[in-house]
Amino acid sequence: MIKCIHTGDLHLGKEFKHTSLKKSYGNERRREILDVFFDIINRAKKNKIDILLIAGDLFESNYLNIGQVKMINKKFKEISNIKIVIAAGNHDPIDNKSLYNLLDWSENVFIFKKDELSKLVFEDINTVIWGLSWTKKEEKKELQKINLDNSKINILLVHGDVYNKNSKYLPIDINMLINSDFNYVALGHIHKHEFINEKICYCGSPEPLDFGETGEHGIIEGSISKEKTSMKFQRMGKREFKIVNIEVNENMNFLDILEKITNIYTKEKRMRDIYRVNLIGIRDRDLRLDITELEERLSNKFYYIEIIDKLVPDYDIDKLLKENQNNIIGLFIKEMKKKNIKDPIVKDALYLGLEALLEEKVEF
Ligand SMILES: [Mn+2]
Repeated sequence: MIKCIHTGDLHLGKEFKHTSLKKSYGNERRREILDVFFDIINRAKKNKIDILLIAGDLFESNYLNIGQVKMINKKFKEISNIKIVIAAGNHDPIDNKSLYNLLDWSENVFIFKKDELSKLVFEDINTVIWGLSWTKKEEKKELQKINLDNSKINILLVHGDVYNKNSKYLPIDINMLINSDFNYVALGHIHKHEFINEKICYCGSPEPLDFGETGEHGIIEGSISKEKTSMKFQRMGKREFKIVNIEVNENMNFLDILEKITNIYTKEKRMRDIYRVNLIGIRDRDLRLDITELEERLSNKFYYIEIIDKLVPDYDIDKLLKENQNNIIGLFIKEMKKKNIKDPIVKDALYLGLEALLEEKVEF
Protein backbone atom coordinates (compact mmCIF):
# COMPACT_ATOMS: atom_id res chain seq x y z
CA MET A 1 0.00 0.00 0.00
CA ILE A 2 1.28 3.47 -0.85
CA LYS A 3 0.11 6.87 0.37
CA CYS A 4 -0.52 9.48 -2.30
CA ILE A 5 -1.43 13.08 -2.84
CA HIS A 6 -2.79 13.97 -6.27
CA THR A 7 -2.80 17.62 -7.28
CA GLY A 8 -2.38 19.73 -10.42
CA ASP A 9 -3.73 22.85 -12.14
CA LEU A 10 -2.11 25.12 -9.60
CA HIS A 11 -1.24 27.69 -12.27
CA LEU A 12 1.54 29.20 -10.16
CA GLY A 13 2.42 32.66 -11.43
CA LYS A 14 -0.95 33.20 -13.12
CA GLU A 15 -1.72 36.79 -14.02
CA PHE A 16 -5.23 37.76 -13.07
CA LYS A 17 -6.15 40.01 -15.95
CA HIS A 18 -9.90 39.97 -15.37
CA THR A 19 -10.80 43.58 -15.98
CA SER A 20 -13.06 44.01 -12.97
CA LEU A 21 -10.44 42.79 -10.51
CA LYS A 22 -8.29 45.40 -8.83
CA LYS A 23 -4.57 45.22 -9.62
CA SER A 24 -3.45 44.57 -6.05
CA TYR A 25 -5.87 41.68 -6.00
CA GLY A 26 -3.96 39.82 -8.75
CA ASN A 27 -0.68 40.05 -6.83
CA GLU A 28 -2.36 38.80 -3.69
CA ARG A 29 -3.96 35.86 -5.50
CA ARG A 30 -0.58 34.88 -6.93
CA ARG A 31 0.88 34.81 -3.42
CA GLU A 32 -2.06 32.82 -2.10
CA ILE A 33 -1.68 30.16 -4.77
CA LEU A 34 1.99 29.84 -3.85
CA ASP A 35 0.98 29.55 -0.18
CA VAL A 36 -1.44 26.73 -1.01
CA PHE A 37 1.37 24.99 -2.87
CA PHE A 38 3.55 25.26 0.26
CA ASP A 39 0.62 23.96 2.36
CA ILE A 40 0.42 20.90 0.10
CA ILE A 41 4.16 20.25 0.49
CA ASN A 42 3.87 20.58 4.28
CA ARG A 43 0.89 18.26 4.36
CA ALA A 44 2.75 15.65 2.27
CA LYS A 45 5.59 15.81 4.80
CA LYS A 46 3.33 15.67 7.87
CA ASN A 47 1.25 12.76 6.54
CA LYS A 48 4.38 10.90 5.40
CA ILE A 49 3.08 10.24 1.90
CA ASP A 50 5.09 8.21 -0.60
CA ILE A 51 4.21 9.95 -3.85
CA LEU A 52 3.09 13.43 -4.80
CA LEU A 53 1.44 13.31 -8.22
CA ILE A 54 1.23 16.57 -10.18
CA ALA A 55 -1.12 16.27 -13.16
CA GLY A 56 -0.03 19.25 -15.24
CA ASP A 57 -0.34 23.05 -15.18
CA LEU A 58 1.86 23.30 -12.11
CA PHE A 59 2.76 26.77 -13.32
CA GLU A 60 2.06 29.16 -16.15
CA SER A 61 5.28 29.13 -18.10
CA ASN A 62 4.62 32.58 -19.61
CA TYR A 63 4.57 34.32 -16.24
CA LEU A 64 6.84 32.41 -13.88
CA ASN A 65 10.53 33.28 -13.73
CA ILE A 66 13.53 31.06 -13.07
CA GLY A 67 13.89 32.44 -9.53
CA GLN A 68 10.43 31.23 -8.65
CA VAL A 69 11.11 27.82 -10.23
CA LYS A 70 14.21 27.54 -8.04
CA MET A 71 12.03 28.26 -5.02
CA ILE A 72 9.64 25.46 -6.06
CA ASN A 73 12.59 23.11 -6.45
CA LYS A 74 13.90 24.02 -2.99
CA LYS A 75 10.52 23.08 -1.51
CA PHE A 76 10.67 19.73 -3.33
CA LYS A 77 14.15 19.17 -1.90
CA GLU A 78 12.76 19.64 1.62
CA ILE A 79 10.68 16.50 1.18
CA SER A 80 13.49 14.43 -0.32
CA ASN A 81 12.05 11.09 0.84
CA ILE A 82 8.82 11.73 -1.10
CA LYS A 83 8.73 10.98 -4.82
CA ILE A 84 7.36 13.87 -6.83
CA VAL A 85 6.10 12.89 -10.26
CA ILE A 86 5.12 15.56 -12.77
CA ALA A 87 3.30 15.34 -16.09
CA ALA A 88 3.25 18.73 -17.82
CA GLY A 89 0.04 20.27 -19.14
CA ASN A 90 -0.94 22.87 -21.71
CA HIS A 91 0.15 25.82 -19.55
CA ASP A 92 3.58 24.40 -18.70
CA PRO A 93 4.48 22.29 -21.77
CA ILE A 94 7.95 20.80 -22.20
CA ASP A 95 8.97 22.84 -25.24
CA ASN A 96 12.40 24.25 -26.11
CA LYS A 97 12.03 27.18 -23.71
CA SER A 98 10.46 25.15 -20.91
CA LEU A 99 11.38 26.12 -17.36
CA TYR A 100 11.43 22.38 -16.58
CA ASN A 101 14.62 22.11 -18.67
CA LEU A 102 16.43 25.06 -17.13
CA LEU A 103 17.11 23.51 -13.79
CA ASP A 104 18.79 20.56 -12.11
CA TRP A 105 15.82 19.24 -10.23
CA SER A 106 16.07 17.67 -6.82
CA GLU A 107 16.72 13.91 -7.02
CA ASN A 108 13.22 13.06 -5.77
CA VAL A 109 11.58 14.91 -8.71
CA PHE A 110 10.61 12.91 -11.79
CA ILE A 111 9.28 14.73 -14.85
CA PHE A 112 7.80 13.04 -17.89
CA LYS A 113 9.63 14.73 -20.75
CA LYS A 114 8.02 13.08 -23.78
CA ASP A 115 4.62 13.45 -25.42
CA GLU A 116 4.38 9.68 -25.68
CA LEU A 117 3.50 7.39 -22.80
CA SER A 118 6.45 6.15 -20.82
CA LYS A 119 6.82 4.60 -17.38
CA LEU A 120 8.71 5.18 -14.17
CA VAL A 121 9.34 2.05 -12.13
CA PHE A 122 9.82 2.43 -8.38
CA GLU A 123 10.90 -1.01 -7.17
CA ASP A 124 11.14 0.10 -3.52
CA ILE A 125 7.39 0.72 -3.35
CA ASN A 126 6.45 -1.82 -6.04
CA THR A 127 4.82 0.89 -8.14
CA VAL A 128 4.81 1.88 -11.80
CA ILE A 129 3.70 5.32 -12.87
CA TRP A 130 2.72 5.81 -16.48
CA GLY A 131 2.52 9.27 -17.94
CA LEU A 132 3.23 11.74 -20.68
CA SER A 133 3.71 15.47 -20.92
CA TRP A 134 2.48 18.08 -23.30
CA THR A 135 5.22 19.42 -25.55
CA LYS A 136 3.10 22.17 -27.11
CA LYS A 137 0.01 24.23 -26.26
CA GLU A 138 -2.33 21.87 -28.12
CA GLU A 139 -2.23 18.09 -28.04
CA LYS A 140 -4.58 16.18 -30.31
CA LYS A 141 -2.82 12.86 -30.03
CA GLU A 142 -4.98 10.10 -28.55
CA LEU A 143 -3.84 8.07 -25.60
CA GLN A 144 -2.90 4.57 -26.73
CA LYS A 145 -3.70 1.35 -24.91
CA ILE A 146 -1.13 0.15 -22.39
CA ASN A 147 0.01 -3.32 -21.30
CA LEU A 148 0.41 -3.31 -17.54
CA ASP A 149 2.57 -5.39 -15.24
CA ASN A 150 -0.10 -6.54 -12.80
CA SER A 151 2.38 -7.66 -10.16
CA LYS A 152 2.86 -3.98 -9.35
CA ILE A 153 0.65 -1.02 -8.41
CA ASN A 154 -0.10 0.87 -11.65
CA ILE A 155 -0.90 4.56 -11.78
CA LEU A 156 -1.57 6.76 -14.80
CA LEU A 157 -0.75 10.46 -14.59
CA VAL A 158 -1.97 12.68 -17.42
CA HIS A 159 -3.36 16.11 -18.26
CA GLY A 160 -6.22 15.76 -20.72
CA ASP A 161 -9.89 15.76 -21.62
CA VAL A 162 -12.03 12.67 -21.05
CA TYR A 163 -15.27 14.42 -22.01
CA ASN A 164 -14.69 15.38 -25.64
CA LYS A 165 -13.30 12.97 -28.19
CA ASN A 166 -12.55 15.84 -30.57
CA SER A 167 -10.90 17.99 -27.94
CA LYS A 168 -7.68 19.74 -28.86
CA TYR A 169 -6.65 19.17 -25.24
CA LEU A 170 -5.48 15.57 -25.42
CA PRO A 171 -8.69 13.58 -25.79
CA ILE A 172 -8.74 10.45 -23.61
CA ASP A 173 -11.12 7.58 -24.22
CA ILE A 174 -12.98 7.30 -20.93
CA ASN A 175 -14.06 3.70 -21.60
CA MET A 176 -10.46 2.70 -22.16
CA LEU A 177 -9.67 4.07 -18.68
CA ILE A 178 -12.69 2.46 -17.02
CA ASN A 179 -11.85 -0.93 -18.55
CA SER A 180 -8.15 -0.70 -17.75
CA ASP A 181 -6.36 -2.30 -14.80
CA PHE A 182 -4.92 0.93 -13.45
CA ASN A 183 -5.15 1.10 -9.68
CA TYR A 184 -5.48 4.86 -9.96
CA VAL A 185 -5.76 7.41 -12.78
CA ALA A 186 -4.65 10.90 -11.74
CA LEU A 187 -6.10 13.42 -14.19
CA GLY A 188 -5.51 17.12 -14.64
CA HIS A 189 -7.12 19.83 -16.80
CA ILE A 190 -10.68 20.17 -15.44
CA HIS A 191 -10.50 22.68 -12.58
CA LYS A 192 -13.37 21.34 -10.47
CA HIS A 193 -12.44 18.13 -8.68
CA GLU A 194 -14.41 15.15 -9.87
CA PHE A 195 -14.35 11.40 -9.36
CA ILE A 196 -15.29 9.60 -12.59
CA ASN A 197 -15.23 6.44 -10.50
CA GLU A 198 -13.36 5.63 -7.28
CA LYS A 199 -10.14 4.99 -9.24
CA ILE A 200 -10.29 7.79 -11.84
CA CYS A 201 -10.24 11.37 -10.73
CA TYR A 202 -9.69 14.98 -11.72
CA CYS A 203 -8.02 16.73 -8.78
CA GLY A 204 -9.17 20.26 -9.72
CA SER A 205 -7.26 23.43 -8.92
CA PRO A 206 -6.34 23.52 -5.20
CA GLU A 207 -6.98 27.26 -5.16
CA PRO A 208 -9.80 28.36 -7.49
CA LEU A 209 -8.86 30.79 -10.26
CA ASP A 210 -12.10 32.47 -11.38
CA PHE A 211 -15.90 32.56 -11.16
CA GLY A 212 -16.05 29.43 -13.33
CA GLU A 213 -14.56 27.56 -10.35
CA THR A 214 -17.08 28.02 -7.55
CA GLY A 215 -17.36 25.57 -4.65
CA GLU A 216 -14.72 23.90 -2.50
CA HIS A 217 -11.24 23.29 -3.87
CA GLY A 218 -8.37 21.16 -2.63
CA ILE A 219 -6.40 17.99 -3.31
CA ILE A 220 -7.05 14.25 -3.57
CA GLU A 221 -5.36 12.21 -0.89
CA GLY A 222 -5.37 8.62 0.29
CA SER A 223 -3.92 5.18 -0.26
CA ILE A 224 -3.52 2.90 -3.26
CA SER A 225 -2.79 -0.81 -3.31
CA LYS A 226 -3.33 -3.59 -5.84
CA GLU A 227 -6.48 -4.62 -4.00
CA LYS A 228 -8.00 -1.34 -2.90
CA THR A 229 -7.91 2.32 -3.83
CA SER A 230 -9.11 4.84 -1.28
CA MET A 231 -8.52 8.38 -2.51
CA LYS A 232 -10.62 11.24 -1.05
CA PHE A 233 -11.10 14.95 -1.62
CA GLN A 234 -9.45 17.16 0.98
CA ARG A 235 -10.27 20.88 1.14
CA MET A 236 -7.22 23.15 0.87
CA GLY A 237 -8.29 26.37 -0.86
CA LYS A 238 -7.87 29.66 0.99
CA ARG A 239 -10.83 31.39 -0.64
CA GLU A 240 -13.91 30.33 -2.58
CA PHE A 241 -15.57 32.02 -5.52
CA LYS A 242 -19.26 32.53 -4.83
CA ILE A 243 -22.03 33.59 -7.21
CA VAL A 244 -25.13 34.69 -5.32
CA ASN A 245 -28.56 35.83 -6.52
CA ILE A 246 -30.17 38.46 -4.32
CA GLU A 247 -33.85 39.13 -4.76
CA VAL A 248 -34.93 42.76 -4.75
CA ASN A 249 -38.49 44.08 -4.79
CA GLU A 250 -40.11 47.41 -5.72
CA ASN A 251 -40.43 48.47 -2.07
CA MET A 252 -36.69 48.47 -1.46
CA ASN A 253 -34.51 51.57 -1.59
CA PHE A 254 -30.73 51.91 -1.94
CA LEU A 255 -30.07 51.34 1.76
CA ASP A 256 -32.38 48.31 1.91
CA ILE A 257 -30.48 46.71 -0.96
CA LEU A 258 -27.15 47.58 0.65
CA GLU A 259 -28.26 45.98 3.88
CA LYS A 260 -29.60 42.85 2.21
CA ILE A 261 -26.30 42.28 0.39
CA THR A 262 -24.32 42.82 3.59
CA ASN A 263 -26.40 40.28 5.45
CA ILE A 264 -25.97 37.38 3.02
CA TYR A 265 -23.04 35.79 4.84
CA THR A 266 -21.15 36.10 8.11
CA LYS A 267 -18.35 38.64 8.34
CA GLU A 268 -15.83 35.82 8.34
CA LYS A 269 -17.06 34.54 4.97
CA ARG A 270 -17.44 38.02 3.48
CA MET A 271 -13.83 38.83 4.30
CA ARG A 272 -12.61 35.46 3.01
CA ASP A 273 -14.49 34.63 -0.19
CA ILE A 274 -14.80 36.28 -3.60
CA TYR A 275 -18.34 37.33 -4.40
CA ARG A 276 -20.34 38.05 -7.51
CA VAL A 277 -23.82 39.23 -6.60
CA ASN A 278 -26.60 39.18 -9.18
CA LEU A 279 -29.42 41.53 -8.25
CA ILE A 280 -32.62 39.96 -9.53
CA GLY A 281 -36.29 40.89 -9.33
CA ILE A 282 -38.06 44.22 -9.60
CA ARG A 283 -36.88 47.66 -8.57
CA ASP A 284 -38.80 50.79 -7.84
CA ARG A 285 -39.10 52.68 -11.17
CA ASP A 286 -37.82 55.86 -9.48
CA LEU A 287 -34.77 54.21 -7.95
CA ARG A 288 -31.56 55.19 -9.72
CA LEU A 289 -29.23 52.40 -8.76
CA ASP A 290 -25.56 53.30 -9.15
CA ILE A 291 -23.76 49.95 -9.12
CA THR A 292 -20.30 51.52 -8.75
CA GLU A 293 -21.47 53.40 -5.69
CA LEU A 294 -23.01 50.24 -4.29
CA GLU A 295 -19.74 48.34 -4.80
CA GLU A 296 -17.77 51.15 -3.18
CA ARG A 297 -20.06 51.24 -0.16
CA LEU A 298 -19.64 47.46 0.24
CA SER A 299 -15.90 47.34 -0.40
CA ASN A 300 -14.95 47.45 3.30
CA LYS A 301 -17.45 44.72 4.16
CA PHE A 302 -16.20 42.23 1.59
CA TYR A 303 -12.75 40.96 0.60
CA TYR A 304 -13.96 41.23 -3.00
CA ILE A 305 -17.39 41.96 -4.42
CA GLU A 306 -18.75 42.67 -7.87
CA ILE A 307 -22.41 43.37 -8.52
CA ILE A 308 -24.43 42.70 -11.64
CA ASP A 309 -27.68 44.57 -12.07
CA LYS A 310 -30.35 42.29 -13.55
CA LEU A 311 -33.28 44.24 -12.13
CA VAL A 312 -36.39 45.11 -14.09
CA PRO A 313 -38.11 48.43 -13.28
CA ASP A 314 -41.50 48.42 -11.61
CA TYR A 315 -43.61 49.64 -14.55
CA ASP A 316 -46.69 51.84 -14.28
CA ILE A 317 -48.93 49.30 -15.99
CA ASP A 318 -52.04 51.47 -16.36
CA LYS A 319 -50.08 54.34 -17.88
CA LEU A 320 -48.26 52.00 -20.27
CA LEU A 321 -51.54 50.42 -21.34
CA LYS A 322 -53.03 53.81 -22.07
CA GLU A 323 -50.05 54.85 -24.21
CA ASN A 324 -49.91 51.57 -26.14
CA GLN A 325 -53.58 50.81 -26.90
CA ASN A 326 -52.94 49.85 -30.50
CA ASN A 327 -49.66 47.99 -30.49
CA ILE A 328 -48.06 44.78 -29.27
CA ILE A 329 -47.20 46.25 -25.87
CA GLY A 330 -50.84 47.05 -25.09
CA LEU A 331 -51.90 43.67 -26.38
CA PHE A 332 -49.33 41.95 -24.18
CA ILE A 333 -50.44 43.85 -21.06
CA LYS A 334 -54.10 43.01 -21.75
CA GLU A 335 -53.26 39.31 -22.12
CA MET A 336 -51.21 39.25 -18.92
CA LYS A 337 -53.92 41.10 -16.99
CA LYS A 338 -56.27 38.19 -17.68
CA LYS A 339 -54.00 36.12 -15.43
CA ASN A 340 -53.50 36.73 -11.73
CA ILE A 341 -51.09 39.65 -11.81
CA LYS A 342 -50.42 39.39 -8.07
CA ASP A 343 -48.87 35.98 -8.64
CA PRO A 344 -45.08 36.67 -8.50
CA ILE A 345 -44.42 34.40 -11.50
CA VAL A 346 -46.98 36.22 -13.65
CA LYS A 347 -45.63 39.56 -12.45
CA ASP A 348 -42.06 38.59 -13.31
CA ALA A 349 -43.16 37.39 -16.76
CA LEU A 350 -45.05 40.66 -17.34
CA TYR A 351 -42.10 42.84 -16.34
CA LEU A 352 -39.52 40.82 -18.24
CA GLY A 353 -41.77 40.83 -21.33
CA LEU A 354 -42.29 44.57 -21.03
CA GLU A 355 -38.57 45.16 -20.70
CA ALA A 356 -37.91 43.28 -23.93
CA LEU A 357 -40.78 44.94 -25.82
CA LEU A 358 -39.92 48.46 -24.64
CA GLU A 359 -36.29 47.99 -25.58
CA GLU A 360 -37.28 46.97 -29.08
CA LYS A 361 -39.55 49.96 -29.33
CA VAL A 362 -36.63 52.27 -28.56
CA GLU A 363 -34.46 50.61 -31.19
CA PHE A 364 -36.92 51.05 -34.06
MN1 LIG B 1 -5.30 23.99 -15.92
